[in-house]
Amino acid sequence: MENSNINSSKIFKFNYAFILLKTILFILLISSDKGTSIYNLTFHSMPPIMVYLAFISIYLSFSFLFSKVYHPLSNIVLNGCLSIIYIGDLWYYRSNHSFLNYHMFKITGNLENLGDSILAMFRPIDILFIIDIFILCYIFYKSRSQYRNFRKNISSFLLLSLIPTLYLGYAHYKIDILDKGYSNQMLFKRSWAQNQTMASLTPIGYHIFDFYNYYKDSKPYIMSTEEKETLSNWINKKAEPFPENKYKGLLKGKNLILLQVESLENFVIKLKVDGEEITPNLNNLLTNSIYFDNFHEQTHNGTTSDGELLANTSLYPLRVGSTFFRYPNNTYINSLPNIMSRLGYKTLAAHPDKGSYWNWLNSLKSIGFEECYDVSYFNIDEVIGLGLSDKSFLKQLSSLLTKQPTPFYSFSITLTSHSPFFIPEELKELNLSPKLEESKLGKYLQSIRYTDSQIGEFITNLDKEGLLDSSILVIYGDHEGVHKFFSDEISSISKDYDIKNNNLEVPFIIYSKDLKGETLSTIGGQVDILPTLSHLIGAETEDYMYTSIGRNLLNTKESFVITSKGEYIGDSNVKEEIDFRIKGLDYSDKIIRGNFFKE
Ligand code: GP9
Ligand code: MN
Repeated sequence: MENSNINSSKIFKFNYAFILLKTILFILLISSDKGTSIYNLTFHSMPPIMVYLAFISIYLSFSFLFSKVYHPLSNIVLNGCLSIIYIGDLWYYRSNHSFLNYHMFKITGNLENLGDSILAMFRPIDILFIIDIFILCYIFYKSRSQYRNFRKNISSFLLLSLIPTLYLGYAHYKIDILDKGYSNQMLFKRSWAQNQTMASLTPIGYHIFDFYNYYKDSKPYIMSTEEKETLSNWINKKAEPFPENKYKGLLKGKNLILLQVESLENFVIKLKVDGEEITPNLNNLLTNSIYFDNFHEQTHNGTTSDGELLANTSLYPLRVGSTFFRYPNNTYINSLPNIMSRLGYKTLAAHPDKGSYWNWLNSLKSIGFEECYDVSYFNIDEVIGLGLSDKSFLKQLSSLLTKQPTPFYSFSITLTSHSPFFIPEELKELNLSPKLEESKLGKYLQSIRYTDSQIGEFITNLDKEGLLDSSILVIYGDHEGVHKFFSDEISSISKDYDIKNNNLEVPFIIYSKDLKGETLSTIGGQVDILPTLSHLIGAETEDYMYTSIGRNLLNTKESFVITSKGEYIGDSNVKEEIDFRIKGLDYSDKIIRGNFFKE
């Protein structure tokens, strides 16, 4: 090859075009809600195509630092690495509506046993992200002799890297600083909607910006006096110190047993499919429960662990990364275990997984649980899916509880109904039509039915041990299950069975033998669990109301929830009111980053 520059490198030109096409495909996919099709697109602002070209140029400029066949090979490698990132981001988006971030490198230990759940996020369209790598290999194979004399070319490298960098600096100045872009356009600015950042910067720019933020965030957050004042005004305004009502202290003195159930959605409650009740045990409980049927999950990057945080601290999880991994040593003066301790309760947390999973053991200790039992305490006599089966865990949990001094507060999660919802044939209890049985929805229903049965056993055991009379059992779902991972695949079959979209709903059931059953349709979410339970158990309003982002659903005039994407679901149309509520996300983030409620 005579020349060794941009124009003479066929592989570079193809690579550039392929990456541009894949970038556009990626942006289109993440602009639809489910990340699986390129219809129903919503863009927050005009996609800046010049910015895309700039990032791709910079990324591929490095291939000109290699000579001979290393030049085409570096093109193939750069493409391959980028495809892994695109697919990783896309799969994460499909289940979590956000993207991979640098903080997650710390949590790779969580990937253990999750292989099946991750692979379940594949959709056929993803093949388009790899097919070009084969074409590049073919082009390389055909033209390999041309690269024998290819020399590294510093001027091409500089041309491709410096000019785009200057352009990005100019665009940042114009759009972010002078605010002279199209409406709502932003580049290097944090947006609540991560797909806006992604659609502005492409995954290449998004991850560079994320890395920059990672370093910026590594310093502890210190609130200014002004910010502290704004926060306390916000909390005072949010608090609703209404006259006490009949629920205050209604369940005073009873043991409190919280069970956060994996992937339990609300639509299964009272549902019958093919003549089969999906959750007969939970449905039975409702006769003696306060059941919130308009209740929502608010978990974010920390999924299961975020549910634990929300329930025990009444704070929203961090906007980026897992709270339990980033701030495992934070303490919260008015956490649920601390409130219960002050009321004379013994507090304990038990999980069927390792204490290092989501870093829960360390974090729950700091949140205030006196004793934490991880899987090493239990006898691993039956494993299904992710780990110790619900059957075995709940059986061993009930005997652990009988050994506790009373009153106690016990917090646990279940595991078996985790995606991809595998239940061994012999343990399936539902007789479903073959079509449903094969579908993701059918698998989900089978696994929820399995867990429901184990909860039924758990209740029977507590009753046998004489604990049920003196306990409150609280059950809620950690986050969506089949709608979180497979909403695209189940939409048509759901229609056949008249199953409505779940819309982030999880049940929140407060059961006590002597309660009169009632269904409350106030809209709320997991951040409201702590104030609601504190009220029932007889804690004083001052004990929790001024350190909670959530509200007491048993004494409120408001009916709303803020989702982890920053959306308001509720009965207000007043913009200021809605904006006021959404600010809770930002305040929570700062409270956690600054360990602000430590005392
Ligand atoms: C295992 C399980 C993980 O601890 O709770 O659940 P996930 O966070 O993947 O939903
Ligand atoms: Mn979970």
